[in-house]
Amino acid sequence: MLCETLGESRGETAARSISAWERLVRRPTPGNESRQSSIALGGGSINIAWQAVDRHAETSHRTHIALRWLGRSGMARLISYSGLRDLTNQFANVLVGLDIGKGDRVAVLTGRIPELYVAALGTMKNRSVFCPLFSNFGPEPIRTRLELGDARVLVTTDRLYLRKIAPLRALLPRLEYVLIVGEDGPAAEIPGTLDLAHLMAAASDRFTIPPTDPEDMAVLHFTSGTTGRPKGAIHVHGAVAAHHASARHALDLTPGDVFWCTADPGWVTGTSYGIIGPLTIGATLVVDQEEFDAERWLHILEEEQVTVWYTAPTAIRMLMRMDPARFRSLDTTALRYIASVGEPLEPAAVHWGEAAFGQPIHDTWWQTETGAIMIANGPGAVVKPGSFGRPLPGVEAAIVHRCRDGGVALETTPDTPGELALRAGWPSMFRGYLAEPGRYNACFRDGWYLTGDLARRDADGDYWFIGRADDVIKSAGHLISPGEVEAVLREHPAVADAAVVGLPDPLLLQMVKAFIVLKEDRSESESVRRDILGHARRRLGAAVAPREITFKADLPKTRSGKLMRRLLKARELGIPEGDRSSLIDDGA
Ligand code: 6R9
Repeated sequence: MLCETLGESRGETAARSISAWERLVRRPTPGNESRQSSIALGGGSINIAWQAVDRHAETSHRTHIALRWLGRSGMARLISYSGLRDLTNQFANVLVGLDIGKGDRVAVLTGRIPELYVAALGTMKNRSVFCPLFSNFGPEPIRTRLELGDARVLVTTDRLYLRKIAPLRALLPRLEYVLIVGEDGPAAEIPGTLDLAHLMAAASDRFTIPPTDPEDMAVLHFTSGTTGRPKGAIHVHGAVAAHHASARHALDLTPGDVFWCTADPGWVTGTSYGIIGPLTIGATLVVDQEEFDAERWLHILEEEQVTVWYTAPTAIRMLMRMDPARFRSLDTTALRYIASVGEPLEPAAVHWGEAAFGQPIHDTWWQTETGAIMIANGPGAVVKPGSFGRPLPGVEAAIVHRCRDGGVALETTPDTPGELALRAGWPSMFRGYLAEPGRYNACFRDGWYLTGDLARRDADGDYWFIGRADDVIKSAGHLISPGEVEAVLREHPAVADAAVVGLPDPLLLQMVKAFIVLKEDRSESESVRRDILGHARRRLGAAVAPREITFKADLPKTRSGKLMRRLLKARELGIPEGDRSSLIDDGA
């Protein structure tokens, strides 16, 4: 592994760990003591990685722990701010050595290991573009994103490479370098790849961040529309102003906090708040490699003395199933702020937070496109259970209706449903969908960004979520494109046509369900069903693949051949089919 291992057992004092880490990470090169990574700042230059890491590494905060990593095996690793500066400098130099420069995309598919954090920030130092991929994706979503994102470099692990990338490599001619991290010790030797640990060891830990324009692309996040083609949301270095301000004002973070954002950096929450925002504050990030496990999570909250916890309703719902007595025996006195994102936070969850942790859970609302939290029940807010709160300072929100003339009408009557819109221009606003200006422009009308969410605002100015205005599915906090799933289903030799919708699910919010029309020469059977489900899981990964299939003789479509997923869903749920003209064609 590329980050030196301390082998800390949990509970050893942070101070001891810091000095041990410092000894390990500081390479015995002359002049180490005075080493500073300098940035040729000037003319309004701003670089996310400098704001997140080097700024602190040049002060007495340098010995503060930036990253507290909890490995699957029970190992822990601590990386100080100066350690993180040196490692990210090395990674930036690795990129330079490969002739990877400004604007080049560096994709990372690893799971939550220290190398992911080093690669993300080192990439941004080099003004290359960090493109995170979710390691639980199947080969198909990975291939599409690497291809659309035009990735020149991929950082991945030996195991993930062999399972998911090697079979696709020939289809990705523009992917020049694959940098391998060993999942269980030194990386396996794999033809056509490079060993990241070797490259890092040979790279200098000094790096001068070149002048970075606030409008330079920093992060490329793929998100889902309704069609099969994911959208590459472009984020710029100047977004860090919003990451920082919202980390402070919506998550209440201060430099002394031990902050646990449970999201994977493959999703926007795990980048904006699993990496950038809290580091700009100077807080300590807790990163757990493992997937959700109720007992493990409670143990982490207690053992790591987490002070601020940012999680999602699906996880909260799973914890709500536990015996309340378990929480009475838990020592979470350090925990002073809990926030949630990604799905509606039901009132019962807010009340449960009060019972289990003696405090409400604060809802926060935002999207991949907004780059940072826009609306929240911030610190000090009187939490109205079920409401996601008010716009942060500098954010202007409204409830609007789309007019036929291409403009919008503002809704002024309280509690009237409409589409949630944001006045365009906040610092972390996405600057485009990669290579799709039409799709980007379709998001804006009369200077408002239209979110695709339906909501209402009450007379106090608090916002309440109603649902999505389009067909995009939210399952366990993850946006899923019905079109992307349908395309994979249609590849199956027995499938003539497919439609995918999200049906209500008590745990996941929505469950991915597919309606399949079989080819004429095929007939329904349990083995065909299983075969199609298995195909989808292999190609898409379990987080995205449908959980259920119903066979249909045909699918409802408009005269122009557009799938009417809403209608299918309404029929399935036995609810009124509603006004079909209200379906928004979001250009997605
Ligand atoms: C950060 C993130 C965005 C969509 C968004 C909305 C839903 C997010 C929510 C919420 C209800 C909240 N969403 N926060 N719904 N209450 N507090 O989740 O980004 O993956 O792009 O999803 O998630 O529908 O439009 P992303």
